[in-house]
Amino acid sequence: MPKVTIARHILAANEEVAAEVRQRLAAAGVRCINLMSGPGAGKTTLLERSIARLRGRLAIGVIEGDIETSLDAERMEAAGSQVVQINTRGACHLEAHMVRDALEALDLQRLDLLFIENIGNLVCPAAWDLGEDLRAVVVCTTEGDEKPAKYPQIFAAAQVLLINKLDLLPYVDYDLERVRAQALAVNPGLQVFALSCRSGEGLDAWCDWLQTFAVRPSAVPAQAGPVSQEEGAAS
Ligand SMILES: Nc1nc2c(ncn2[C@@H]2O[C@H](COP(=O)(O)OP(=O)(O)O)[C@@H](O)[C@H]2O)c(=O)[nH]1
Ligand SMILES: [Mg+2]
Ligand SMILES: [Zn+2]
Repeated sequence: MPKVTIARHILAANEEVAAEVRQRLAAAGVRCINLMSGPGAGKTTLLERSIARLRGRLAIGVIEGDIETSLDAERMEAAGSQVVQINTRGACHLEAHMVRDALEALDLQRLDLLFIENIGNLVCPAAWDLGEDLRAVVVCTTEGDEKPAKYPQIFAAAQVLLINKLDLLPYVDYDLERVRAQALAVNPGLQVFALSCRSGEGLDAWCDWLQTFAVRPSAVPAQAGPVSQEEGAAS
């Protein structure tokens, strides 16, 4: 059997579990965002800042995906949110069955919004539907301004792009407009937020958007469905 066919079977099985996760979350009235980026772009910091700003407005839970350690889950717990840590022990992306198992440890009735922090990787997380309602990709000003051109699949599979670490722009060669243009060339429907988790710039706009997404789903732009199985191979 050719390798690509095997990859499609694995992804098809994943789609079934993802549908189950999506159904369970919808039944509990919980909206879900799959947060993806390369290592260190600022996913966990963004979650800390968002949870702090939205305290009293939205109950946010987090599923933390990391290859090893519970460091990020400890940061989420300190931020005051319900959190479950998944350690993949080497695997470079999360899969839907890991999310399904993690849901058992969360009180969904007490949540409005669930974030899944994916493994730091701009490649294969794009191919794995986790049962989320929306995918957001984070890039940052220290990682080079050609990422959407070099890793188009993950930008094509997302609905939201966050460009983080604006505070460092004076110290790096990073053309914000170039990144925005590359990303929109790959995916014209992307909603783009530029922000700094350190200075707080742009965080209000992001948090207002999040609140609308969580409580008035119909008020945010239509989302693309999960990526098709042909778009990425399992790895
Ligand atoms: N200067 C600056 N540093 C940031 C910003 N956001 C995150 N960081 C730092 O970037 C590093 C990686 O952040 P982290 O949230 O752990 O990234 P993750 O691997 O994507 O979860 C940490 O040292 C953060 O303090 C920002 O807006 N500006
Ligand atoms: Mg992290
Ligand atoms: Zn992977």
